[in-house]
Amino acid sequence: MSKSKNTYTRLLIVSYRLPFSIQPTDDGPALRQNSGGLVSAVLSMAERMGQQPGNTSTKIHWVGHADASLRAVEPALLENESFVAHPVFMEEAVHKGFYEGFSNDLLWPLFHYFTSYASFNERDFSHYQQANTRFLEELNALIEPGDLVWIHDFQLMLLPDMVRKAIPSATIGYFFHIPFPTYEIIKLLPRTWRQVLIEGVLGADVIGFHTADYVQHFMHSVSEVLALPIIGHRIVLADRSVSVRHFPISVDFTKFNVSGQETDVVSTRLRYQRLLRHNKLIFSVDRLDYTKGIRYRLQGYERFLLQQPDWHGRVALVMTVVPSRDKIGQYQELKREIEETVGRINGLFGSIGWRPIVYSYASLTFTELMALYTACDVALITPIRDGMNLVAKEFVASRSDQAGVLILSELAGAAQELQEALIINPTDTQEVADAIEQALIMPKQEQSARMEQMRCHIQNHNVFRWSHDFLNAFDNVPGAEPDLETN
Ligand code: GDG
Repeated sequence: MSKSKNTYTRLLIVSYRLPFSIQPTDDGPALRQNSGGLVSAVLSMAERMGQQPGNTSTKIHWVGHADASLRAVEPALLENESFVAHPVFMEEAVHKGFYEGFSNDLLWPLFHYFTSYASFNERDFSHYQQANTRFLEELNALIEPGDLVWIHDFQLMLLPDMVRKAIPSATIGYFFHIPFPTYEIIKLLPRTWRQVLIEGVLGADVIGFHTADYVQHFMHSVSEVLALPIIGHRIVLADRSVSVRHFPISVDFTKFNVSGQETDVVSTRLRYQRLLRHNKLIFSVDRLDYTKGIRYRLQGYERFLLQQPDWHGRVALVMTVVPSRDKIGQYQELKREIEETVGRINGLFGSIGWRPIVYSYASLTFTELMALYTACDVALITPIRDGMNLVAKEFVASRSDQAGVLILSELAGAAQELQEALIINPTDTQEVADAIEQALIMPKQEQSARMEQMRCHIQNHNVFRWSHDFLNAFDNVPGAEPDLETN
């Protein structure tokens, strides 16, 4: 027995963080959603579900840990025209062990292959279990027959199985936003932890990853840890099977494609171009994170400056690092090291009229981000590991002028799709230095040919396609009988 598409009446999204806050408006305080890719993608799903006959309830329910502004507000305020927010609260100590501990101090470094940064702490694991249980309690009170529950990311690996046990007939999707590493990494986890984590996600009917490699790594771990049979893309359990596929996340192509012409973006771009006149611009933006390869980026740029004195005074690296997790020791140390290196490079090569690196540790507004995407000559993206990397796709989607060059690490999921970028290995600083030079002298015609291919790919594989493909993967959700068909 299969559930067929279009039978879902409500969409319940579950993610670690609720993408909402309460903000003042002319009519008093109201629930506002942020403008992230996931929010746009699920909004488009809501519109699609709303077009189906007989579907009366098209608001999306979103369960997640709450921003402080959502505490102690009237339930009526937790709703707007598109969403109903369901905040999950938990004790401070549980939250700390779950989020800062098990999620950010163990799973994040381990799954990005930073094994020496991983901290194995039994109390954190217990808090991770308790926090996932808190999410279950919220969901339990909410789920109705016909709902599709879509759980996101590594903070909630136990939740699919918890929901399955509580509501065996539930339809559950799970999407993993970070890399899924090889079994050799998973093997570092204590036996019981790796078993419980993998069993946890197998509670879902459909599991999605960004790339085919992550799918393969997951399948290998499933067979090593649980010795379950795998037929094609399906894992066979006693009473059902689980479909595991890759669905590369993407961006709202049209939004990025047109925003470069908005008046405030145009004026901000002109302001930047005036301030940095005479310079070719290399741009980078990422959250402060050791996975993003900021140290190697600076080494590659320094090597380029050492080897190419002709470029002195004619190029600037505009590098924005967005504050993130800066209560954690490794992140504080990374920030200190970045700032020292930037100071050293500027001191070594700069002059009164020229700063080789224009650095800021701050968040950009969307207008500033768009102005930089469209003002720069080169985007330099050098993660050591990255599940996908949306900045690469946003930069390409923004370049309606078909100009600009993307330098992209082969260790970002996005490199699997954006083959016309200059693909580099960030640890090879000579390769980075050479790619910078190649990008700066690349003829317009070649820039445009490469951009056109990548833009065409992103236009066709945008974030709406990502969410629709994921939703369509439920077409053959198995019921009583395992569905052993292979594709
Ligand atoms: C995880 C995975 C995967 C960044 N700085 C500013 C700003 N941003 C926006 C970008 C982009 C997003 O944040 C960053 O997305 P990434 O994909 O690059 O990285 P993570 O945050 O690590 O996300 C990653 C992603 O999940 C999705 O599955 O691709 O691999 O690690 O949208 O535009 N936005 C604004 N100001 C900033 O300063 N407005």
